[in-house]
Amino acid sequence: MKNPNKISSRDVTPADVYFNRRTFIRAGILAASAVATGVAYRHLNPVAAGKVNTPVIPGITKPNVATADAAGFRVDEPETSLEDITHYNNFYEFSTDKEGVAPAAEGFETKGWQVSVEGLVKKPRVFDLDDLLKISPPEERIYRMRCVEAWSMVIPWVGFSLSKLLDVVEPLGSAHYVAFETLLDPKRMPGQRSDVLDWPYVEGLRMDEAMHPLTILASGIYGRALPPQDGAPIRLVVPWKYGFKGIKSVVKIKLVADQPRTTWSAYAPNEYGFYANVNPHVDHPRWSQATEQRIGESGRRPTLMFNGYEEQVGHLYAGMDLRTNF
Ligand SMILES: Nc1nc2c(c(=O)[nH]1)N[C@H]1C(S)=C(S)[C@@H](COP(=O)(O)O)O[C@H]1N2
Ligand SMILES: [Mo]
Repeated sequence: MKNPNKISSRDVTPADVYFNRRTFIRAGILAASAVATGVAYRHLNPVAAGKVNTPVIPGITKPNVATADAAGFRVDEPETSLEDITHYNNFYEFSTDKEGVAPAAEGFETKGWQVSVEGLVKKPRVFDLDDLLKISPPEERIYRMRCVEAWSMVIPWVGFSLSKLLDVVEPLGSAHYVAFETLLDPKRMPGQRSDVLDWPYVEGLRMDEAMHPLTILASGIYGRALPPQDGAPIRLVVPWKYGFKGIKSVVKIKLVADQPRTTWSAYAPNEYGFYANVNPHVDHPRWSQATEQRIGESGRRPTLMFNGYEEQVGHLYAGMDLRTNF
């Protein structure tokens, strides 16, 4: 989070590593800007240039294009390469260096993963991951992702709406927020041996944000299980908010009455708010949020209000002062 606008040399991966024919379309767009830097990047990062070999997820639903567009489940912009999505990461439990996360997270053990869904619910339950993933069929959702550091990607996630899980545990009327927690295990997450952040990483949403269909629990990208660096085996994705809301490797989801503590707003409350809605009009104190660097593109794009999801989510914030509630 500390190096705004610092985009290091990008890579273009040969078409053979892609799982999906769509990516051939973007290869041409990117080739011009990235070919020259690719060689140096691979030279410096032999591990980072490796392939992603996580299992293919069976039975992925592709929503009908028109419906998906209208719901905001699909963005008609070139998808970021799998190589970039998996080798330019924020995940402080492994490394504070974006290109260092993938090698540091390699081999992260997720066997026996459980997620506890608890707090103000009628039916609290500890889910084995397999049971949790059976709650709703996996869907491909192509979302924009905008990091607070002013870079962005377009990511084809595999996941399902968090609301489906919350429906199963039956929230009580007194539940107004949802708090999330990442695994705490310094043996498996070496970054937790330092005190760069307060561990475990925690995040939160208001109940209506958590119930919005765009909010997903993701277990895959590009049709394959999440690699460790992207938050294996399950992470949150909230596409109209800055990337830091998308808490990775989640083990606990707790419904609560009051606004929960969140890692980045506790770390620097003047820089990172609880709401963290993508808003080009509210600058970060140390840099502008008006434009973004789409990873894999040259030049900058204007940043869209609510990251382009205003039509879908704007009503959630009607009457709120978005400068105070940033
Ligand atoms: N547990 C945990 N979750 C996290 C982070 C982190 O450091 N730890 N970083 C956040 C930030 S700042 C961003 S931008 C996204 C990056 O997700 P990606 O690496 O899959 O693109 O993860 C978010 N989730
Ligand atoms: Mo971020």
